[in-house]
Amino acid sequence: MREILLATGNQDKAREMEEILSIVEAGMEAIIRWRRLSEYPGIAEPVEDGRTFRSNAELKAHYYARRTGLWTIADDSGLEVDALAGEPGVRSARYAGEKAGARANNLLLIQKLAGVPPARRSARFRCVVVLSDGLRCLASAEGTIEGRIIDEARGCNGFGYDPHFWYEPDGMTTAEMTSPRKHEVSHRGQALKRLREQLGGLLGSGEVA
Ligand code: ITT
Repeated sequence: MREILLATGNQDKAREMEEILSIVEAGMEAIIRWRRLSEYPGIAEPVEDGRTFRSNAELKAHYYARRTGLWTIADDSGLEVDALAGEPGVRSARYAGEKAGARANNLLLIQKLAGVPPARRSARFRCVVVLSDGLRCLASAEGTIEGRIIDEARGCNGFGYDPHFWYEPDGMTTAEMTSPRKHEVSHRGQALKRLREQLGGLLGSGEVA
């Protein structure tokens, strides 16, 4: 049995990670036990000072793996808006300030896009997930979902910027989608499904004890 920590302090993200991984379990329930960060209280959050999603995901995965001794998966993700030169990017969680919540972040985003026409509001969510044993990056994967930012908040599902992220193929925001549908098309869904395939190989090969 391999215990693997899902290292995020964001409860919405933790829920999504668990839901996605349970969808792609496919017979591996017997060999993996998922652990949550809430089971390891007292570990201070690392400073996320990387300039890319990948460097922050690596930083978080190594940090928590070293402190818990567990294989650890970290997710670094965020929104890139073309008309804002890729902002908020790696600063998505704290766009409107260190302690800012989704409401303040969304408000700032919509303010910054004032006067930008719909055709120039293209954006994407990006997610990088990394699996670390504390020394090495054992596996990593990425996912993206393309959309457009709308002024009006629509939908109550999801979290963060979801109410303003319009997904054209479904004609709705990612906050209006059901969770299973969001996981089918989302940046996090894609990244975790890809990581899971590599994990199957790692655990099956016996290369990594
Ligand atoms: P951890 O570092 O502890 O995992 P965090 O929330 O600080 O938690 P990030 O630094 O990766 O995580 O920031 C991710 C932010 O990007 C998140 O807080 C949202 O604002 C935004 N975001 C990421 N995925 C999203 C999604 O699926 N829907 C809406 N917003 C999302």
